[in-house]
Amino acid sequence: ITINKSYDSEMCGSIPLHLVNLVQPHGVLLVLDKTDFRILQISENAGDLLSVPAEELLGQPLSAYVPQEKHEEIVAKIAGQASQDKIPFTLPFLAQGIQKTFDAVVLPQDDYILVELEENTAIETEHFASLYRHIKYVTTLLKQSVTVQELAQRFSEEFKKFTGFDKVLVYQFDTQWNGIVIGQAKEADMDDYMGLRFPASDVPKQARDLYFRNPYRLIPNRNYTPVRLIPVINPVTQRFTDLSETNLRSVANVHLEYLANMKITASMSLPIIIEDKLWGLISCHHKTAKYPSYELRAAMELLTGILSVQLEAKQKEEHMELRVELRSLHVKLMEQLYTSSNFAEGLLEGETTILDLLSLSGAAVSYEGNTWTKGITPDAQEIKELLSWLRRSKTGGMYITNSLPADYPHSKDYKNVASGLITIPINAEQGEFVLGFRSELIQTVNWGGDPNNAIQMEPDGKSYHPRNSFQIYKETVKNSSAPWQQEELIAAETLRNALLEKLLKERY
Ligand code: BLA
Repeated sequence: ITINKSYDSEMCGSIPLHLVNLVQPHGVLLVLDKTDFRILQISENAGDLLSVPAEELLGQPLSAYVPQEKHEEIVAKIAGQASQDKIPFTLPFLAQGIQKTFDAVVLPQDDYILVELEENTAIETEHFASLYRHIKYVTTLLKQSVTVQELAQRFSEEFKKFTGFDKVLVYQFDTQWNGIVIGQAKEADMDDYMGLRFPASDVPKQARDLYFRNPYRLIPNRNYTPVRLIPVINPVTQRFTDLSETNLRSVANVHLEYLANMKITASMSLPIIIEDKLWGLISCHHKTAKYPSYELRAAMELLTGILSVQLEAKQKEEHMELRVELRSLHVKLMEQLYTSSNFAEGLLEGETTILDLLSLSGAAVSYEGNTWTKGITPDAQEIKELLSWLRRSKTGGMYITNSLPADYPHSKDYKNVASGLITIPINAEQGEFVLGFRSELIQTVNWGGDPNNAIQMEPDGKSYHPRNSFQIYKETVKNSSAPWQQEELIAAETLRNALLEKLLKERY
């Protein structure tokens, strides 16, 4: 077994998901000619679902199987779908005197048209009304949540009730594309993933990218026999057909094993996209096979969209509150600065200090050959050495880290560990800085299974498997401080401008 953390970009990230030439068997995939809608390729399960063998359908226009009186309408729909966004329509399919209805989704490509057919599960008007009432109800409930956490938890609970899935998770990506479960609702006998972090390679980059092209990924039953498209090679492009946008696309083996290891049979995930970035996922699990209707999937899409908008608003609100608070601290600090005899005193002494503004454990000001300190800081000699390192290598604007020892190993030996550092250069070449320190915050990260074993390599060096345990694996993170928030960095920059302005006025 080899251990390595670069699976996301290297191994898992290079599995080609779209050129597999295989689909899941819960629908039929058709590749149509752009001009006359003749069937160029079709999945081999056509016989099962459409009651006409795949070979027989090849080369025929799709309309040959649509009742006469519907021809015009269906042809117009297929031709006109280009502008619409994957909205399914009902397709009547007539073979051997028997008519079946299918939900059809048209996915126009450059050189051909993809059509996905799934057996229609038409809903009653009454059902629709209840669906609508439910969506309204959930939306209202979500609005009452105060924090992001609360919103995520409430959503999980309501979404579980609404969809009937055994488990619903709200999963938020971190800056390294690991993900943390921030909301969970589940059947009692299922594993508890609340608060756990999962490594980036669990949802590798190309899988994440596909969420910008598809509103969900549905795997109704991991125990399926994949179905081939025939002919294997697309006759127009002379290549495998790109299945990126299809729902039916067959699932990567490593992920099917993953689902088995999680002891689930069905899975459906939907993206939470905020400001054009993949913020997180809704992940739904079911112990047995589960095949939600198109209508339910559409409603799930809608609710996830509503959640995304509310999360965005909630986050903005939280940032705004912090900004307002920092703004008022800044104003107080400025008053002090302009009334005190020297600027170090203005920053470090008095009712409000830079420690309050930037949530520091200690601070130092080095100016005109003197050094003043406040709170928990490294000792005089250590600060002197740190300043000369900064003067040599960190003169280009503010330097911010939440793990100083990673950049400057010497600092590991400080008596008062200063794991976080923010510098506000006054005159960096002269070694004049304001330094803000944050103490070490030893953190325990609870992983969903050991991330170092995310991939189990076989001795042949080629075959591999996902990890088979999602038991909590505790990692202790040392030598780092609490992270710096965007708003705090803005406050530091604002403070820096104000300081420079004041010092300029004094000098000239
Ligand atoms: C796909 N992995 C996925 C998907 C999810 C996860 C949600 C999308 C498909 C789906 O909805 O089932 C991961 N699901 C999670 C996580 C949780 C969850 C983290 O519920 C947390 C609770 N996977 C591995 C390794 C590799 C890998 C080692 O563990 C690579 C070598 C790959 N995962 C992988 C691939 C896909 C995937 C390739 C895409 C599968 C597909 O769409 O065909």
